[in-house]
Formats: sequence, C-alpha cells, structure tokens
Amino acid sequence: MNICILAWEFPPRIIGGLGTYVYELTRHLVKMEHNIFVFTLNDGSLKTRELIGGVEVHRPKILDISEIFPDVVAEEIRRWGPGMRFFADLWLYNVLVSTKIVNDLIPNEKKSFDILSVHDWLSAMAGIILKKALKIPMVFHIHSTEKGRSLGDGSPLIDSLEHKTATYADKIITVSYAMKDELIALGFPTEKIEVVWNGVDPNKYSQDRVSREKIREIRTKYGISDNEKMILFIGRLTGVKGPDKLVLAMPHVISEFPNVKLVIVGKGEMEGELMRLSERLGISNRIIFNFNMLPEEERIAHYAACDLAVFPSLYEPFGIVALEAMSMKKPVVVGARGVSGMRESVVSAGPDQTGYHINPYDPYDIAMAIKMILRDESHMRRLGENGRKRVLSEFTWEKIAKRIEEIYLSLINLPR
Ligand code: NHF
Repeated sequence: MNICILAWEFPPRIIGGLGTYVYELTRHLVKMEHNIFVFTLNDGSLKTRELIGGVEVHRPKILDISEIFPDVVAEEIRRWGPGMRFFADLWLYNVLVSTKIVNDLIPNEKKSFDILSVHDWLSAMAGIILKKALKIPMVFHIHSTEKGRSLGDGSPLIDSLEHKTATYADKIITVSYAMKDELIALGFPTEKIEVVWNGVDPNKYSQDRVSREKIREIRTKYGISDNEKMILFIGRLTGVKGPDKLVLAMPHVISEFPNVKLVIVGKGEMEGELMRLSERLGISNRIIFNFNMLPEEERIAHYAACDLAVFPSLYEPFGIVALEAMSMKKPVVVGARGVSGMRESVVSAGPDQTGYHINPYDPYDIAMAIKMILRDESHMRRLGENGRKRVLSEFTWEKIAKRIEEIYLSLINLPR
C-alpha cells in the first residue's frame, strides 16, 4: 500500500504519545514493505523533505500568518490569545500539505496514495480536504478527544472538527476500549470504531540494556542511596496526568516508608505549583523534580533506576508510559477512573498481576497501592516480571502494526 500519514508530530519533533505511536507504526509498516509518506509540521528548523528509515517525510515550511489570521477566523480562535499562533501554524500546515500532495506530488512526481491515515484533530483539516480531492479511504486515528483532554471543557471548535472528521472517515481507530466507550457516549459513529492498543519496543525498553554504572549515576544525581527506594513519575506536568495527586499521596507513603524518594520528570504548567505543594507538605527533601523532556535513552535509564512507577492520570486514552515501565520489569500504579486505557494494559489482581489500579482523585488510594508494593520485595519483583511477560505477549508493535495493516487493507480491497 502507499500510505499517506498526516500527523503533526514525527521525529525528531516528538511531543507526546502520538509522536511515538506514529514513529513506531510507520517503522513497522515500512518493514512490512508498504510505502509510507508522512506529512508533518515544520518548527522552522527541520528539512522540508527527507527520507528517515525508509519513510518519506514532508514538512512544508510554515509562514507566520498571525498578522492576517485574526481577521478571517472564528471568534473562538481570536479569543485563544497567544494560542492563536498555534492554531494559525496548524491551519497553514494542513493547507500546505494538502496542496503539496494534490498540486505537486501527484501530477509532477506521479505519486499515488491508497489510503489516508489521519491522527487527531491536528491533521484533520488536511484529512477532509484530501478525502474530498482524492476520493480514497480515510482512517481517523483518535488518540484523545477535546472533551476528554479538557475534562469536559475545551474548545467547541475542536470538538466539532473531531465530529466532522469522523463523518468523513471510513473507519475510526482508537487506542482502548475505554476510548471506544467515550466516543460512543460523545455521539461518534459506533459502527466505524475499531480498537487497536498502543505498543512498546521490548528490545529498546529492556532492563538488561542499562548498565549498573548508568543506574548508579542517575540515583546518585538524585541523591538516592542504596537503601532508599525510588518512585518514578514521567509525563507532562498538567492536571489530567495527576502529578499533584501523587505529591499529595507522598506523606502517607513516607509515614510508613521514610526511605522513599519520588522523582518527577517532565515539563508543564504545574511546575511551580508542584514545588510549592511539596514545600507546604514538608516533604521537599523527599521529592526531586527534573523539569525536562528527557531524550529516549535517558528515559529508559530512569525506568531502569527506579523501583516502581506511578501514573495517576485522570484521563488517559492509552498511556504508553505504563507499557514502557512494564517492559522494564517495573511494577506500576495507574489511574483507573473514567477514561483509562491503563485499566486494560495493567493487570491489577491474580497470578498475572502487573500493578495496581487506583482512584487518581484520592491520594490515600494512590498511597495504599504504593505501600502494598513497597511492603514485599518478592511481590514487587513478581509484578515486574509479569509486566514484561504481558508486554511481550500483547503489546509489541509488530502485533499492532499487523492489525492496523489488516484494517487498512480491508478498506482498499487489495490482495493480502
Ligand atoms: O498513549 C498515543 C497516545 C496515548 O494516552 C495517550 C494519549 C495520546 O493521551 O495513542 O495518545
């Protein structure tokens, strides 16, 4: 198949799980001998066209249209203030990639495309434009919804763009059964929705790949000694990821386990609030903040250095971080209220248990689960081993790419 992928994030520009997803999916589709073309956003510093691991990547150069944009857009966008520049860039990106495909790649380079693969609202305008122009099947991958991300608020314009894209799409692929339920509740067309989970690369995310020296280096950097346990949180420091709830849980943990330190890695608007909270709770010597987005190898080393990982998200369509930690043989404590894909990836009881499901709104519940893990070293080890086993049997990208391939092929009726 010649697959046209519209995704605003692609390496080296990875913002979140969507970028990792698109990167791994395309890498595997190339291995499966499909021709992959990715159309993505240029931050101004990237090449407008290049071949990365067999994927043809296009990033048309964005111009600054913020002078003229307010005069021609909806009132809601004008009210976005500085965020309007973000929308202007995205809008232009969508227009530029569509016109590049229709006016240049197809007539001049004789390219042809069998299917459009559109990722979230950020590339949805191009998806609709191209679907109309090329009349080929379109798959709308929904990684999260505007309603969900904003816990019920959010932009009506983005919400309606998501619904509009769904009506143009031939299929909707989403990342968990929890998301499927959310989409149905929000009125998306049930009959179009397929669920395909996210994955992780177990060769990359492997405890064996990280040296003892590297682990020691990380723990020393954070002032964590051999007789202390390290709890890890990695993610955007924003309300829906629940880092504040984890900080609030820590006094309950520390009262039973004084030799515990929490390392919080990530960036976001809650940085100041989290620091103030840990000071107010009198535990700032037990919480270490690293307000950076770490390169992947460094993230892997952080998982290797920790004893357990906690992701108390209030809304998490899938949550690749839980798989990454499980792949590194770490027990996980995950948010499991409302929309939570981690309720599906993490087994919370029985012989195959890999971690605990908690109510992320309740710091006491988070603390209880952490303490259950810390109380028993052999239980901790067993959860970690089970996590890796589960990843290897259910969550490899090979398996996920195969399922996506099947769905794409079913739409274009090519011989398998
Ligand atoms: O894993 C990739 C990612 C998900 O839960 C994550 C999210 C955005 O919020 O599908 O997309």
